[in-house]
Amino acid sequence: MKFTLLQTDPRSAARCGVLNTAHGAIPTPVFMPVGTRASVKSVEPHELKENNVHIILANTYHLYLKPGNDIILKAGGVHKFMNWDGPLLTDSGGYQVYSLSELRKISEEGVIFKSHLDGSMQQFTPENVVDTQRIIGSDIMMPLDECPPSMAEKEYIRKSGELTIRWAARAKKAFSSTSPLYGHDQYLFGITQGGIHNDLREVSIKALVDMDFDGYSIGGMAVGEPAPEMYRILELSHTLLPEQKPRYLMGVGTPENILNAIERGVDMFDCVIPTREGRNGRVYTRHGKMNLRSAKYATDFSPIDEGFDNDVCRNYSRAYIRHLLNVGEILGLKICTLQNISFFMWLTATARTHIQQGSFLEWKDDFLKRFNDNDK
Ligand code: PRF
Repeated sequence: MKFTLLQTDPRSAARCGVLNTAHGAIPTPVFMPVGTRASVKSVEPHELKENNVHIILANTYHLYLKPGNDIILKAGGVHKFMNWDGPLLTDSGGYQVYSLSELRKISEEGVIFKSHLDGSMQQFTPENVVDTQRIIGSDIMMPLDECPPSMAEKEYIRKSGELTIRWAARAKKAFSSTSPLYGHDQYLFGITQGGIHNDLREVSIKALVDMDFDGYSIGGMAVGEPAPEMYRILELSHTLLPEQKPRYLMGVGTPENILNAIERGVDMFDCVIPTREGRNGRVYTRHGKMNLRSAKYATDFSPIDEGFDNDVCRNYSRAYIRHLLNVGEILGLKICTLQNISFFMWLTATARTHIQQGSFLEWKDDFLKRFNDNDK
């Protein structure tokens, strides 16, 4: 068994479990820091481990364009290439094609797009995206999908969702007819789409569940719709997805979004927030966010979050980090990134503890009250 559900919250859909991969066991709920190009920006693999990171995410789109499949294959896969021996998940590239490349043409066969790097024309198909993820060697791979814009007409979302279902079937076939290249098992999730429409989501989820994937990603969320709409789709997804398979909400999100999704039965998350905001000097603490660039921290020699159990809070003051940011020392960006990664890891780990203790809902409300009241 790859995913073991350990406990469910009697008063909500929150659950905790363990996802076993060839590169280690992942306790869920879990947050996955983003390492798009085989690097969690500014952070070394040993530092990820020291900050309780269990699994990271990379992108097929970026790695396929650079350094390209030949180099990754010669390196023996991305784990070896970047010296990360923990679990690795890769997104399929579909989403990045839509967000990054200017020119793209979607057809039954796949998507043709212009590289945002050198302007060359490229094609992704459900089959070659599986092949590339075999070369990358990710523990968990995603099939090619289309994430329609939130403003799209319902009819477009219906057609797009049907195409994503047909692509998922082709991805599954390609996955079953190929083997891992480096001797470790890989998993393939299905990605559900359907926008904010219950009926379209239901069609998508039922079709993918029939194909029996190793886990299920909830795609097409957090693309501009109001949070309550996303929560409604998560509630519907919870009733339709198999209890014994992991669920991954793609590209989410804020601490509030993450806890509300955990309450609705989601197990896995990824988001650029901790790394991107860290590089802007915005740090996350148990008492809210703070912008460390602010002059008000110039002589504040206290830690970012007094008593928070990580290296950043043990070793550096707000004033020192503000100084680093102020003079443009790269260490400042790195320290802020580490703080945010360890905060997001703390958030999902603490949610897990409270699910185990039966106190998830009280803790969540309490935490969010403190977190939101104190936006600094
Ligand atoms: N599909 C894929 N990757 C994604 C998404 C999606 O819908 C999202 C939506 N929030 C983030 N990343 N393949």
